[in-house]
Amino acid sequence: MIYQKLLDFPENFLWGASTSAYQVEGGWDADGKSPSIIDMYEHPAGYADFTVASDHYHRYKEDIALFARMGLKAYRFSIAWTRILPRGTGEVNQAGVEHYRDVIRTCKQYGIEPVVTMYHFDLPWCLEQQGGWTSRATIDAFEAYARVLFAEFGSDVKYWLTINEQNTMILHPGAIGLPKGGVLPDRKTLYQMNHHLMLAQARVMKLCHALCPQAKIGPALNLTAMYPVTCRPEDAIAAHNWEVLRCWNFADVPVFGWYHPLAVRYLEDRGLMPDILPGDCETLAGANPDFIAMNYYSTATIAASHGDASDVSARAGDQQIMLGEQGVYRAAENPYVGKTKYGWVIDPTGFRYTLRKVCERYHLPILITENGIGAPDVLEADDRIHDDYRIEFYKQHLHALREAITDGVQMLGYCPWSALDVVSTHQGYAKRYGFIYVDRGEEEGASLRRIPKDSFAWYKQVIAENGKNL
Ligand code: BGP
Repeated sequence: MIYQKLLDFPENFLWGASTSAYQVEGGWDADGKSPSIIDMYEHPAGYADFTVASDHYHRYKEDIALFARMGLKAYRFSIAWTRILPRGTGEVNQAGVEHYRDVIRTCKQYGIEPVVTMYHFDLPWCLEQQGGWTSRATIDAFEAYARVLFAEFGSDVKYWLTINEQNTMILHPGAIGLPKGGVLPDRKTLYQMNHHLMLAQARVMKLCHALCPQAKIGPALNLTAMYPVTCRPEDAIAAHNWEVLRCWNFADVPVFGWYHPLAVRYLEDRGLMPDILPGDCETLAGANPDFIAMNYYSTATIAASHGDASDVSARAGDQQIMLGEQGVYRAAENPYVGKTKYGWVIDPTGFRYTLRKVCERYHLPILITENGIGAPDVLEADDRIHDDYRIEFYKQHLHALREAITDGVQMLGYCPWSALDVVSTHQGYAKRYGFIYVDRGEEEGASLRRIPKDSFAWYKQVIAENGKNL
C-alpha cells in the first residue's frame, strides 16, 4: 500500500532501548547472586565472558542518566532471577531486591518507563541441576519468583515481559550457550521443556492480572515473516511450515491457549509431542496477554525441502544456528535484502510485513523489544564512534514501522537492541549494538568509559521530534 500521507507515531509512544541482565550487568556473584546457567556454560575462547560485562550492575545510575540525556521514554531490562532468589525459590535476597528497586526508581526519576523482562535465558543453575525446564518443579519456582517480583515492584512497573525468545531457546538451544561437554537436550526433551515454559508463562500472566490489575504483561518472542523463494506452491507451503513452527506456534499458546494445529500434527507425526497432564489445558487457557513483545532482526527466505539431510545448513556466519529440516523446509537466499557483516539479513520492509502478520493474527498491540544491527564499531582518535550504518538501519526500520502504523498496526513502542554495548552472545565486544560505546575489549581491565556514538545524537533527535522527520 502506498499512502498519500503516513500517520504520525502516537503521542505517548514508548521510545526506548533494551538490555538483558547477563549481557550488561557483570557483578556475576555480587551481593548474594548465585550462578545462572549462562555463568556455568562453556564460553567461546577469545571472547569476553559475562563476569564483568559492561558493569551496569555498578554503573546503572550513570547509564540511566545517559539514557535520559538521549531522551529515552522507556528502558527495557531484565531482572536476574539469581539475584532475587539465589536458591531458585525460597528465601529472598534483599540486596537483589534493593538493587532493582533502585534501578526502577532511577528510571522513574527521569520519567523513563521501566519495561521488565522476568526471564532472559538465565535460569538459576541450582534449578538446572534439579532438571531445569524438564521438571515441573521449575514451573512452581517461576511462579514463586514472579510472585516476589509483583509484590516488590508491582506498583512501579507497568510493562512486564514473561520470557525472552522462548522460540530461540527451544529451536536453537545452542544459540544461548553450550552446556559443559557441549551436549544439548534432544528435540523431544526440548518440546517438553517448551510445554513447561508455556505453563509457567500462563500461570504468571494470570498471577499478574490478579495481583497487579493496572499492569500489562506479554510474551517476548523473536518473530520473523517468511518468504517463499519462488511462487512454486511447494515453496509457499515450506515457508508456511517454518513460519508456523518458528513463530506462530509460540505466540498462539499464550494468546489462544493452545498449540497451532499444524504444529500439533507435526509434533505427533515426529514423535515430539510433549506429555500433557490433566489440568494443563485449563492452565494454558485464558492467560490473555495484554500485548505482544516482538524482537525483530531479519526475515528468512524458504524453499521446499529436498527431503534429505542436505536441507540442514548453518546460518551464514553463525555455527550455533542450524536452519532447515528434512521434510519441512530449507533455507534459501534472498537477492532483494541486505546483510550485516555477520550475515544477518537486513529487511526493513520485512519488518512492516511481520508487524502486519502479528497484528492480523493476534489483534493485540505490539511493543518492539529488540531490533538492531551488530557491527564492529570503532572508537576513532577524536573519541567518536561514527556508526552511520546503524543510523541508516534505524532510519529504514523506523520508516517501515511508521508505514505499519499507517497500515493499522497498533504500536506501543520501540525498544531497539541495545541501549549501550553489551556482550554479544557469541562475539563478545567484537560485535556491538549500543547507542553508547563501552570502552572495553575481550580482556578485562579497560576503562569501561561510556562514550555516546553518533547514533545516540541521531536517536535523541528522532525522539525529540516523535519520529516526524526520519
Ligand atoms: C536476541 C537476544 C539478545 C541479543 C540479540 C543479539 O536473540 O534476545 O539477548 O543477544 O539476539 O544477538 P547476538 O548477541 O548473538 O548478536
